[in-house]
Amino acid sequence: MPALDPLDLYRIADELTDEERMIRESVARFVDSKAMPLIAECFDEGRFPSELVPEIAELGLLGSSLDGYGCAGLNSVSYGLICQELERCDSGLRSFVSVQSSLCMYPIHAFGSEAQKEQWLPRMASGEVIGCFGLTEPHGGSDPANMKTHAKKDGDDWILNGAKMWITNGSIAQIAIVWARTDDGIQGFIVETDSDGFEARDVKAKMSLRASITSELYFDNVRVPDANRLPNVKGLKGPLSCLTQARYGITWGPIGAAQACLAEALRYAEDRELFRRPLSANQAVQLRLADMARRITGAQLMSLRLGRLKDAGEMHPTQVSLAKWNNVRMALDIARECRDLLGGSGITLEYVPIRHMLNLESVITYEGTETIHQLVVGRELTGHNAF
Ligand code: TGC
Ligand code: FAD
Repeated sequence: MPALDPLDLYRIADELTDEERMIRESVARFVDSKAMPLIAECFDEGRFPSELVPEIAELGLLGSSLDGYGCAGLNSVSYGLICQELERCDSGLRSFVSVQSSLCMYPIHAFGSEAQKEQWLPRMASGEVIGCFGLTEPHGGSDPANMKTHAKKDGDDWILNGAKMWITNGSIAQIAIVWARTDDGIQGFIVETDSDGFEARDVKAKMSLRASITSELYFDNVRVPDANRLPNVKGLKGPLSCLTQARYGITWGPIGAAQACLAEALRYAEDRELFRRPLSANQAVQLRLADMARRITGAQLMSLRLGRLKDAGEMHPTQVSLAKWNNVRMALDIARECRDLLGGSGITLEYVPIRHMLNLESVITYEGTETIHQLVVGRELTGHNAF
């Protein structure tokens, strides 16, 4: 029998269509040639690699699963593979694409007017317009139903007041999708970030997602025309539907991060000689490496099945919660294990595990913390809402 690929023991690649394989390979080439050489330095400097955005857009990775309006119209498995390959480089790069695609372009596509779609989507697909998504507020992100940001009708406009916290892409965005309380329930607004009264301030001294921008947003009597309100959704299901899209992509992303860590650990453990034999010849080390491969394989099967369900229009949000919880936990544990297997070298940015480990501390918190997803699954099993 031919040797197996250590990063794909169950030959998931064989389950992909030719088009899905081609997409994965072209994103992998971009990642290896353009993104990998920059990323450790960007992380060290706390800088988002904005120079990569034009090529990310040219490859069709922004709003890739949307139809029309300059978007590539790919299937969900392809979107997942894009997330996986980008996060093999860095969670920050995948975050940029998740936010633009699933949290900003998706709500305009799903809930926007025809004029809004024509105005924004082609320019967002080409990377000319960057979006951010404002749901979380400073007093507690897990419970968005308790939001304080509000919009009040004033003639043909709305007056927006409040604050959002931990907003990816906040200070580089031209538009913010802002969810606010109104007399008619929670509604979404496309807020142009050059509006009077809008301010974005970056969060400094982050130890995680350092190659990504995270900001606070402030709205001080920001005037938003009614034409910028998303007309086709009301209530929390608007933002939660966007989260389902993004969380789906996030189930794939950490597989890439874990693969990058395992690949590094395999190389290192083979090259490192201790007690007159390669580190990888020790039972205790093989047990740890085998366990990583087991968990990566489980995560790959889960995401692929989820993607096929999504493409069939049958994906349930609880299934997304289960996979987000499982796959991020898997990658975080593997990144920490690999960091340890590299000994002292593991604490430097010369090797990938510590960067992935630090990034995954954000990934396990954002888009619903691990506990939130466990409680979603618990609610499904028992029928009791324990939030
Ligand atoms: P609940 O009563 O369960 O539902 C309210 C309405 O929403 C509908 N719904 C969903 N729709 C689509 N997808 C889902 N996943 C949905 N979950 C619920 C539901 O059917 C209902 O609709 P209707 O018509 O009956 O009104 O709401 P709840 O208040 O009990 O929510 C529970 C909970 C805790 C699950 C929810 O609040 C939650 O998910 N909290 C976590 C918040 C969160 O994940 N925030 C993420 C912010 S964005 C972010 O982190 C971006 S990081 C980006 C990056 O850099 O990659
Ligand atoms: P809290 O909600 O205050 O939770 C604190 C702790 O309490 C957690 O451990 C949580 O699991 C636990 N907890 C909460 N409720 C319960 C319960 N009922 N039972 C038991 N335990 C519970 N948000 C956006 O809107 N847009 C973005 O672009 C965005 N980007 C982000 C980027 C980064 C780098 C980070 C770190 C966050 C980002 N977020 C964004 C916010 C993210 O979604 C929130 O951080 C997350 O939802 C958790 O909210 P919180 O930080 O307020 O924690």
